[in-house]
Order: sequence, then C-alpha cells, then structure tokens
Amino acid sequence: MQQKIKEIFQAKFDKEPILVYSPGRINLIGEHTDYNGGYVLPAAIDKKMVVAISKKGLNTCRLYSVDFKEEFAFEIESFSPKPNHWATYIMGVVAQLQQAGYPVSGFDMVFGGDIPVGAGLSSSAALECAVGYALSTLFDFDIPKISLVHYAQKAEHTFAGVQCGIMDQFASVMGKKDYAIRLDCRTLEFEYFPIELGDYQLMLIDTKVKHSLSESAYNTRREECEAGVKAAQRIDSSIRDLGDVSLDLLDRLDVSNTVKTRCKYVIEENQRVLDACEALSKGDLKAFGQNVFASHQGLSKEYEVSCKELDFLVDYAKNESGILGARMMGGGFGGCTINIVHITEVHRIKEAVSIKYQEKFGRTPEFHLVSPEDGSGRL
Ligand code: GAF
Repeated sequence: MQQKIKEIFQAKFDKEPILVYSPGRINLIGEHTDYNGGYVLPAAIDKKMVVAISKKGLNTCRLYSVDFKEEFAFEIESFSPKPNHWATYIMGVVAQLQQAGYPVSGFDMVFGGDIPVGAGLSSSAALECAVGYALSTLFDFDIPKISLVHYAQKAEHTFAGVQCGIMDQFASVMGKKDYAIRLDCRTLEFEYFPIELGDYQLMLIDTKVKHSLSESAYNTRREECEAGVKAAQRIDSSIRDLGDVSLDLLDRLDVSNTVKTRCKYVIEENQRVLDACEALSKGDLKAFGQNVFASHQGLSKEYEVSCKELDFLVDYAKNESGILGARMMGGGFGGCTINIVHITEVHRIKEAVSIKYQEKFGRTPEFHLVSPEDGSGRL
C-alpha cells in the first residue's frame, strides 16, 4: 500500500515525498467513557492511513485521496470547514497547528489506507493523526506526541463537528505492539497493558451498516452526561465528572430518567474497565469476556447506541462456546463488534455467522483478525 501511495505521489507531483502513517484502533472495553473523564482500553491495529507529503512553497496545498480518487486544493491563508468531505479532517489539523503558532506553508499530499471507513475503527482519527505527524515531520516542528493527539481531537471538534473524546486519537498516536493502553481520560495517565490471549484471538465482525443517527446521537449522549454532572455539582461542588458520582448520589439527582440511565451506564462501564483489566492481568479470560458482554448489554439497553445488527451478532456470540466475550465497539449505530474467539474455532464461526447474518439482514458481514500494533510513525 505504501509503495502504491508513493508511486501515485511521484506520478502526480514529480518529486520525492516523505511517508508517514497512523493506525486505526480497536477498543477492548470502556465505551463512551472517554468524554466523561473515565477509563478506556484501546489499542492501535495493523490497519493504517498512509500520508505521502512534500513542501510546495507559497500558499497552495494540493491534496489527493487515493481511496476516493478525488483531488482537493486550498489556500493556507484562507480555508474553512467542509463538513462531510475528507478534506475537512486535513484542513482541521492545519488550522490547529496554525493556531498553536506553527508556521505551516504550502504542501502536496497523497493519502490512502486500509482502514474500513464507517466500521468504527477510527479511520478519520487515523487521518488526522497521520496529517499532524506528517506536517510535524515535514516542517521539522518536532511536535510532542501528546500535542498531536490534542490537535487531532480538536480538528474533529471544530472541522468535522463531532464532540469526540480523546480515545481514538490517543490510541492512534500512542499505540504499542502487543499492548493495549489503559488510559485514564481525566488525567491522561496511562499504562501499557499486555494483551496475552493464549488460545484466543481478537476478531472484528463488521455489520456493514452505519445508521445515520450516529453523529447527532453522539453529541446528545454527551449533553445528557453533562446534565447529570451539573445536577451532581449542585449537590457537591467538588464533583469533576461522572467518575466522582456514586450510584447512590445519581439516584438522588433531579434529572430525567433518561439522564440517570445514561449516567448509570457510564459509572458502571468505568468499573468494568478496571475489573476487566484485573481479570486480564490474572489471565482470567472468562471473567474478562463476561465484562465485555456486560459492556454491550449496557450500551444496548441503557446508553442505547447499539442497533439490531450489532445486537444480533452479540446475541449469537453469547450462545457460541468458542467466543468468550463480544460487544459493539466505538460510537455505535453500526460498525463492528469485537469478539474474543478461540483460535481453532475462527473458521467455523466465520462460516456460521455469515450464513445467519445473511439470512437475517440480506448482507454479508466482514471479518478482521486484529492484534495491537505501534502508533504513528515514519515509513
Ligand atoms: C467515537 C469517539 F470518537 C471516541 O472519542 C469515543 O467516545 C467512542 O466513539 C465511544 O467510546 O469513536
């Protein structure tokens, strides 16, 4: 893939680029907790966004998306968000670097990758992180990794209009081969957590659906959680986020039942991340899997960000002896489930799920075996 991107760059611009990449991510457990100052357990994966870039001089930036087969150009001194267009992620990062005082000048860029779009593997975060890393390398800005994470997240807020948490960008930049990252999203303290699954493997099952609700519902969930925190702060002003709210206190808050249910999910999911990590460190994969199933139950019934296709796949997994745990992953309303599958059962399970899913929904799911890989780097 990187060779193809390099050749397309050379053919288009007749010069040598530098090449960098940033990966997509999985999340083992801890969903919709990041923007609530909670815990997550993501990992970068071996599917990535590759960016080829070189200086252009002056003001013009010329972009080409290999996957969309589309060009786009903008002037470095005057550009604005272009929602629902891939270029908005790139311009969003440029804007963040400019605001932070980095003197970005014109550049030529070709990019592409193998992260399935809309599958909940954070292809947009990978693009933002790859662009930040590429510009930092090209112009010798030497931007600290954690700042790249923040710029990429802010690009998503300001240019894509999604008030996302920090998990996706953090995993894409900071990932480490064979480790997940247990991240405390309140303090940004993190620990690399070894993923040793013995006879088991991580398998993603892509529903191949993306329901349109996802972006608006994401921002609504965020507001509902904030309403819960505000109500709790009226009782105890030292409360910082839902991590400081007990289930008892939540019960006493003057908020709607919907807000209570959303907050309850987050409080319990934070505990599940800690329990799942403890189980993993003891090598108790069964207990780990139970937490993963419980996470899905909460996401589906309390946080209400699942959909019938995801629920179907997780219900199937619950009755399958070769799967220890399964749940939806990422923002929800489509995309992938993550499954802990016995190595010898992978083939059989793929065949069985394909048939059943096809019968029920008239489409074929896609399967990806994934393992933790390194975050952003130069190629
Ligand atoms: C999306 C967001 F971008 C993340 O920040 C996170 O909130 C996730 O949904 C849900 O856990 O991927």
